[in-house]
Amino acid sequence: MARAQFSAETSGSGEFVRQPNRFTGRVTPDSDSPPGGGPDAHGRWPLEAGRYRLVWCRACPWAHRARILLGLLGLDDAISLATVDPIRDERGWRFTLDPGGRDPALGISYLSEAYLATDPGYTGRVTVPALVDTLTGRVVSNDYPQLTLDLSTQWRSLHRPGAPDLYPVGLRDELDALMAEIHRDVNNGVYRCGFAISQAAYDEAFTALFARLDALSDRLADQRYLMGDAITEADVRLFTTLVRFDAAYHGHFKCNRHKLTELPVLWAYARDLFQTPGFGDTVDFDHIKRHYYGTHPAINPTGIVPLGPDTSGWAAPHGRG
Ligand SMILES: N[C@@H](CCC(=O)N[C@@H](CS)C(=O)NCC(=O)O)C(=O)O
Repeated sequence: MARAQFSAETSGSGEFVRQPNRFTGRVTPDSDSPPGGGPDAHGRWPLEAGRYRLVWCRACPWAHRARILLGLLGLDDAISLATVDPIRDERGWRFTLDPGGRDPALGISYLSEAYLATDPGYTGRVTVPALVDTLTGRVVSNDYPQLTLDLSTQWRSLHRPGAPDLYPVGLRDELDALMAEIHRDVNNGVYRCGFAISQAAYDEAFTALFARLDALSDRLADQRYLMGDAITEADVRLFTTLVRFDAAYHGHFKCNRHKLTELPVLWAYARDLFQTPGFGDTVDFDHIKRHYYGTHPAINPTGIVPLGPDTSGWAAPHGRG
Protein backbone atom coordinates (compact mmCIF):
# COMPACT_ATOMS: atom_id res chain seq x y z
CA MET A 1 0.00 0.00 0.00
CA ALA A 2 1.11 3.60 -0.60
CA ARG A 3 3.00 5.60 2.02
CA ALA A 4 0.66 7.37 4.46
CA GLN A 5 1.06 11.04 5.35
CA PHE A 6 0.29 10.11 8.98
CA SER A 7 0.99 6.41 9.43
CA ALA A 8 -0.02 6.36 13.11
CA GLU A 9 -3.45 7.60 12.01
CA THR A 10 -3.99 5.28 9.05
CA SER A 11 -5.95 2.04 9.42
CA GLY A 12 -5.04 -1.32 7.88
CA SER A 13 -7.58 -0.66 5.13
CA GLY A 14 -5.97 2.64 4.18
CA GLU A 15 -8.40 4.94 5.94
CA PHE A 16 -7.37 8.12 7.80
CA VAL A 17 -8.43 7.84 11.47
CA ARG A 18 -7.78 11.12 13.29
CA GLN A 19 -5.95 11.02 16.65
CA PRO A 20 -7.93 11.89 19.81
CA ASN A 21 -7.42 15.30 21.40
CA ARG A 22 -4.96 14.99 24.27
CA PHE A 23 -5.70 18.13 26.31
CA THR A 24 -9.29 18.49 27.39
CA GLY A 25 -9.15 21.12 30.13
CA ARG A 26 -11.97 23.65 30.16
CA VAL A 27 -12.14 27.28 31.23
CA THR A 28 -15.37 27.82 33.09
CA PRO A 29 -16.97 30.20 35.61
CA ASP A 30 -17.78 27.09 37.72
CA SER A 31 -14.11 26.33 38.47
CA ASP A 32 -13.36 25.91 42.17
CA SER A 33 -9.89 27.45 41.64
CA PRO A 34 -9.21 31.09 42.57
CA PRO A 35 -7.99 33.59 39.94
CA GLY A 36 -4.44 32.67 38.93
CA GLY A 37 -4.98 29.09 40.03
CA GLY A 38 -4.66 25.94 37.96
CA PRO A 39 -7.37 23.47 37.05
CA ASP A 40 -9.63 22.27 39.87
CA ALA A 41 -10.29 18.60 40.64
CA HIS A 42 -12.62 18.40 37.62
CA GLY A 43 -10.10 19.90 35.17
CA ARG A 44 -11.87 23.30 35.22
CA TRP A 45 -9.65 26.36 34.86
CA PRO A 46 -10.84 29.72 36.23
CA LEU A 47 -12.42 32.12 33.77
CA GLU A 48 -10.17 35.19 33.51
CA ALA A 49 -9.94 37.89 30.88
CA GLY A 50 -6.42 38.30 29.48
CA ARG A 51 -5.01 35.07 30.91
CA TYR A 52 -5.37 32.57 28.07
CA ARG A 53 -3.87 32.60 24.59
CA LEU A 54 -5.31 30.96 21.51
CA VAL A 55 -2.60 29.55 19.25
CA TRP A 56 -3.92 29.28 15.71
CA CYS A 57 -2.78 28.88 12.15
CA ARG A 58 -4.58 30.88 9.50
CA ALA A 59 -4.54 27.83 7.24
CA CYS A 60 -6.14 25.40 9.69
CA PRO A 61 -9.91 24.90 9.51
CA TRP A 62 -10.16 23.59 13.09
CA ALA A 63 -8.31 26.62 14.47
CA HIS A 64 -10.16 28.99 12.17
CA ARG A 65 -13.44 28.12 13.89
CA ALA A 66 -12.17 29.44 17.19
CA ARG A 67 -10.73 32.57 15.55
CA ILE A 68 -14.10 33.36 14.00
CA LEU A 69 -15.87 32.89 17.32
CA LEU A 70 -13.53 35.32 19.10
CA GLY A 71 -14.58 38.00 16.63
CA LEU A 72 -18.29 37.21 16.51
CA LEU A 73 -18.57 37.04 20.30
CA GLY A 74 -16.30 40.02 20.97
CA LEU A 75 -13.77 37.97 22.93
CA ASP A 76 -10.69 39.40 21.16
CA ASP A 77 -9.77 41.43 24.24
CA ALA A 78 -10.37 38.57 26.65
CA ILE A 79 -8.35 35.91 24.80
CA SER A 80 -5.16 36.91 23.01
CA LEU A 81 -4.06 35.38 19.72
CA ALA A 82 -0.79 33.78 18.67
CA THR A 83 -0.42 33.04 14.96
CA VAL A 84 1.97 30.35 13.78
CA ASP A 85 3.76 30.11 10.47
CA PRO A 86 1.67 28.10 7.96
CA ILE A 87 4.69 25.92 7.22
CA ARG A 88 5.86 23.52 9.93
CA ASP A 89 9.46 22.36 10.07
CA GLU A 90 10.61 19.04 11.58
CA ARG A 91 9.79 20.39 15.07
CA GLY A 92 6.32 21.46 14.05
CA TRP A 93 4.41 24.73 14.40
CA ARG A 94 6.74 27.73 14.71
CA PHE A 95 6.34 31.32 15.88
CA THR A 96 8.44 32.64 13.01
CA LEU A 97 5.93 35.40 12.25
CA ASP A 98 6.88 37.06 15.57
CA PRO A 99 10.00 39.17 16.18
CA GLY A 100 12.93 36.91 16.98
CA GLY A 101 10.83 33.86 16.15
CA ARG A 102 9.32 33.80 19.66
CA ASP A 103 5.77 34.20 20.82
CA PRO A 104 5.96 37.40 22.92
CA ALA A 105 3.50 36.22 25.58
CA LEU A 106 4.58 32.60 25.94
CA GLY A 107 8.29 33.12 25.23
CA ILE A 108 8.55 29.96 23.14
CA SER A 109 9.62 29.33 19.54
CA TYR A 110 7.65 26.13 18.92
CA LEU A 111 4.19 25.13 20.04
CA SER A 112 5.65 21.73 20.91
CA GLU A 113 7.44 23.40 23.85
CA ALA A 114 4.06 24.10 25.48
CA TYR A 115 2.82 20.57 24.74
CA LEU A 116 5.93 19.01 26.28
CA ALA A 117 5.87 21.37 29.27
CA THR A 118 2.35 20.09 29.91
CA ASP A 119 2.99 16.42 29.13
CA PRO A 120 6.67 15.50 28.79
CA GLY A 121 5.64 12.10 27.40
CA TYR A 122 3.49 13.50 24.58
CA THR A 123 4.21 11.74 21.29
CA GLY A 124 1.19 12.60 19.11
CA ARG A 125 0.95 15.36 16.52
CA VAL A 126 1.23 18.83 18.04
CA THR A 127 -1.87 20.55 16.76
CA VAL A 128 -3.62 23.88 16.53
CA PRO A 129 -5.86 25.22 17.86
CA ALA A 130 -4.39 25.15 21.34
CA LEU A 131 -5.56 27.24 24.26
CA VAL A 132 -2.51 27.95 26.41
CA ASP A 133 -2.31 29.44 29.90
CA THR A 134 0.06 32.43 29.82
CA LEU A 135 0.76 32.17 33.59
CA THR A 136 2.14 28.63 33.52
CA GLY A 137 2.75 28.01 29.82
CA ARG A 138 0.63 24.87 30.00
CA VAL A 139 -1.81 23.74 27.33
CA VAL A 140 -5.36 23.91 28.64
CA SER A 141 -7.03 22.42 25.58
CA ASN A 142 -6.49 21.22 22.05
CA ASP A 143 -10.01 19.81 22.08
CA TYR A 144 -11.27 22.00 19.24
CA PRO A 145 -15.00 21.05 19.26
CA GLN A 146 -15.40 21.62 23.00
CA LEU A 147 -13.28 24.78 22.83
CA THR A 148 -15.67 26.62 20.54
CA LEU A 149 -18.78 25.44 22.37
CA ASP A 150 -17.20 26.74 25.59
CA LEU A 151 -16.49 30.12 24.00
CA SER A 152 -20.25 30.39 23.44
CA THR A 153 -21.44 29.00 26.74
CA GLN A 154 -18.73 29.39 29.43
CA TRP A 155 -17.31 32.77 28.36
CA ARG A 156 -20.73 34.43 28.12
CA SER A 157 -20.05 37.03 30.84
CA LEU A 158 -17.24 38.45 28.66
CA HIS A 159 -19.17 38.54 25.36
CA ARG A 160 -19.77 41.88 23.69
CA PRO A 161 -23.26 43.35 24.10
CA GLY A 162 -25.50 41.93 21.40
CA ALA A 163 -23.23 38.97 20.65
CA PRO A 164 -25.02 36.21 18.71
CA ASP A 165 -26.11 33.04 20.46
CA LEU A 166 -24.31 30.47 18.34
CA TYR A 167 -25.40 27.47 20.44
CA PRO A 168 -29.01 28.17 21.51
CA VAL A 169 -30.31 25.87 24.23
CA GLY A 170 -33.50 24.94 22.38
CA LEU A 171 -31.63 23.90 19.23
CA ARG A 172 -28.78 21.91 20.76
CA ASP A 173 -30.01 18.40 20.00
CA GLU A 174 -30.60 19.20 16.34
CA LEU A 175 -27.40 21.25 16.12
CA ASP A 176 -25.29 18.51 17.69
CA ALA A 177 -26.67 15.92 15.25
CA LEU A 178 -26.14 18.22 12.27
CA MET A 179 -22.61 19.16 13.32
CA ALA A 180 -21.75 15.47 13.79
CA GLU A 181 -22.80 14.75 10.19
CA ILE A 182 -20.91 17.79 8.92
CA HIS A 183 -17.83 16.75 10.86
CA ARG A 184 -17.84 13.15 9.66
CA ASP A 185 -18.59 13.76 6.00
CA VAL A 186 -17.36 17.30 5.32
CA ASN A 187 -14.92 18.80 7.87
CA ASN A 188 -13.07 15.54 8.41
CA GLY A 189 -14.43 14.05 5.18
CA VAL A 190 -12.10 16.12 3.01
CA TYR A 191 -9.14 14.84 5.08
CA ARG A 192 -10.43 11.27 4.73
CA CYS A 193 -10.36 11.78 0.96
CA GLY A 194 -6.92 13.38 0.96
CA PHE A 195 -5.18 11.08 3.42
CA ALA A 196 -6.73 7.81 2.17
CA ILE A 197 -4.09 5.40 0.91
CA SER A 198 -6.44 2.86 -0.63
CA GLN A 199 -8.86 3.43 -3.50
CA ALA A 200 -11.73 1.96 -1.48
CA ALA A 201 -11.16 4.32 1.47
CA TYR A 202 -10.97 7.31 -0.87
CA ASP A 203 -14.09 6.26 -2.82
CA GLU A 204 -16.09 5.87 0.38
CA ALA A 205 -15.03 9.27 1.76
CA PHE A 206 -15.58 11.02 -1.59
CA THR A 207 -19.08 9.58 -1.99
CA ALA A 208 -20.08 10.53 1.57
CA LEU A 209 -18.62 14.03 1.16
CA PHE A 210 -20.55 14.94 -1.96
CA ALA A 211 -23.75 13.24 -0.78
CA ARG A 212 -23.58 15.39 2.35
CA LEU A 213 -22.85 18.55 0.35
CA ASP A 214 -25.88 17.78 -1.83
CA ALA A 215 -28.05 17.34 1.28
CA LEU A 216 -26.75 20.57 2.81
CA SER A 217 -27.37 22.35 -0.45
CA ASP A 218 -31.01 21.19 -0.40
CA ARG A 219 -31.33 22.34 3.21
CA LEU A 220 -29.95 25.78 2.36
CA ALA A 221 -32.02 26.24 -0.78
CA ASP A 222 -34.85 27.95 1.06
CA GLN A 223 -33.25 29.14 4.31
CA ARG A 224 -30.35 31.52 4.74
CA TYR A 225 -28.42 29.57 7.40
CA LEU A 226 -28.28 25.93 8.45
CA MET A 227 -30.67 26.39 11.38
CA GLY A 228 -32.89 29.06 9.83
CA ASP A 229 -32.48 32.81 9.85
CA ALA A 230 -29.65 33.14 12.38
CA ILE A 231 -26.01 32.07 12.26
CA THR A 232 -25.06 29.20 14.57
CA GLU A 233 -21.89 27.25 15.31
CA ALA A 234 -22.87 24.82 12.53
CA ASP A 235 -22.47 27.60 9.95
CA VAL A 236 -19.03 28.47 11.31
CA ARG A 237 -17.96 24.83 11.09
CA LEU A 238 -19.24 24.39 7.55
CA PHE A 239 -17.78 27.71 6.41
CA THR A 240 -14.21 26.87 7.41
CA THR A 241 -14.26 23.84 5.12
CA LEU A 242 -16.11 25.52 2.24
CA VAL A 243 -13.75 28.48 2.15
CA ARG A 244 -10.80 26.09 1.68
CA PHE A 245 -12.56 23.89 -0.85
CA ASP A 246 -11.42 25.23 -4.20
CA ALA A 247 -8.11 26.59 -2.94
CA ALA A 248 -6.99 23.32 -1.33
CA TYR A 249 -9.36 20.37 -1.12
CA HIS A 250 -10.51 20.21 -4.74
CA GLY A 251 -6.96 19.73 -6.00
CA HIS A 252 -4.78 18.68 -3.09
CA PHE A 253 -7.26 16.26 -1.49
CA LYS A 254 -8.89 15.13 -4.78
CA CYS A 255 -12.36 16.35 -3.72
CA ASN A 256 -13.13 17.10 -7.32
CA ARG A 257 -16.65 16.03 -8.29
CA HIS A 258 -17.37 19.75 -8.32
CA LYS A 259 -15.74 22.95 -7.21
CA LEU A 260 -17.60 25.01 -4.64
CA THR A 261 -18.13 27.62 -7.36
CA GLU A 262 -20.04 24.97 -9.35
CA LEU A 263 -22.54 24.31 -6.53
CA PRO A 264 -24.81 27.37 -6.77
CA VAL A 265 -26.57 27.25 -3.39
CA LEU A 266 -23.47 26.43 -1.34
CA TRP A 267 -21.37 28.95 -3.23
CA ALA A 268 -23.86 31.77 -2.56
CA TYR A 269 -24.21 30.64 1.08
CA ALA A 270 -20.43 30.62 1.54
CA ARG A 271 -20.11 34.07 -0.05
CA ASP A 272 -22.85 35.39 2.23
CA LEU A 273 -20.86 34.25 5.27
CA PHE A 274 -17.55 35.41 3.78
CA GLN A 275 -18.99 38.91 3.45
CA THR A 276 -20.25 38.89 7.06
CA PRO A 277 -17.89 40.71 9.48
CA GLY A 278 -15.80 38.15 11.38
CA PHE A 279 -15.67 35.60 8.56
CA GLY A 280 -13.93 36.77 5.35
CA ASP A 281 -11.66 39.16 7.24
CA THR A 282 -10.09 36.13 8.97
CA VAL A 283 -9.41 34.18 5.74
CA ASP A 284 -5.90 34.03 4.26
CA PHE A 285 -5.82 32.12 0.96
CA ASP A 286 -2.04 32.46 0.72
CA HIS A 287 -1.50 30.74 4.08
CA ILE A 288 -4.12 28.12 3.20
CA LYS A 289 -2.47 27.15 -0.08
CA ARG A 290 1.09 27.23 1.25
CA HIS A 291 0.14 25.08 4.24
CA TYR A 292 -1.73 22.35 2.39
CA TYR A 293 0.36 22.08 -0.74
CA GLY A 294 3.63 22.69 1.10
CA THR A 295 3.43 20.37 4.11
CA HIS A 296 2.07 17.02 2.95
CA PRO A 297 4.96 15.53 0.97
CA ALA A 298 3.26 12.13 0.67
CA ILE A 299 0.48 13.84 -1.31
CA ASN A 300 2.39 16.63 -3.06
CA PRO A 301 6.06 15.62 -3.16
CA THR A 302 7.20 18.64 -5.18
CA GLY A 303 5.67 21.08 -2.70
CA ILE A 304 4.65 23.27 -5.61
CA VAL A 305 1.87 25.67 -4.58
CA PRO A 306 -0.69 26.35 -7.31
CA LEU A 307 -1.17 29.95 -8.41
CA GLY A 308 -4.95 29.60 -8.75
CA PRO A 309 -7.79 29.68 -8.23
CA ASP A 310 -8.97 33.24 -8.81
CA THR A 311 -10.58 34.17 -5.49
CA SER A 312 -12.06 37.49 -6.59
CA GLY A 313 -15.52 35.88 -6.86
CA TRP A 314 -15.81 35.78 -3.06
CA ALA A 315 -16.70 39.47 -3.18
CA ALA A 316 -19.55 39.01 -5.71
CA PRO A 317 -23.12 39.70 -4.53
CA HIS A 318 -24.63 36.59 -2.97
CA GLY A 319 -28.34 37.35 -3.38
CA ARG A 320 -29.36 35.70 -0.09
CA GLY A 321 -31.14 37.11 2.94
N1 LIG B 1 -6.54 18.36 17.18
C1 LIG B 1 -7.05 17.70 16.02
C2 LIG B 1 -7.36 18.61 14.86
C3 LIG B 1 -6.51 19.80 14.65
C4 LIG B 1 -5.52 19.57 13.54
O1 LIG B 1 -5.39 18.48 12.98
N2 LIG B 1 -4.80 20.64 13.21
C5 LIG B 1 -3.79 20.52 12.19
C6 LIG B 1 -3.75 21.73 11.30
S1 LIG B 1 -5.17 21.84 10.27
C7 LIG B 1 -2.46 20.40 12.85
O2 LIG B 1 -2.18 21.09 13.82
N3 LIG B 1 -1.61 19.53 12.35
C8 LIG B 1 -0.30 19.32 12.87
C9 LIG B 1 0.37 18.14 12.23
O3 LIG B 1 -0.22 17.58 11.32
O4 LIG B 1 1.47 17.82 12.65
C10 LIG B 1 -6.16 16.52 15.66
O5 LIG B 1 -5.34 16.18 16.46
O6 LIG B 1 -6.36 15.91 14.62
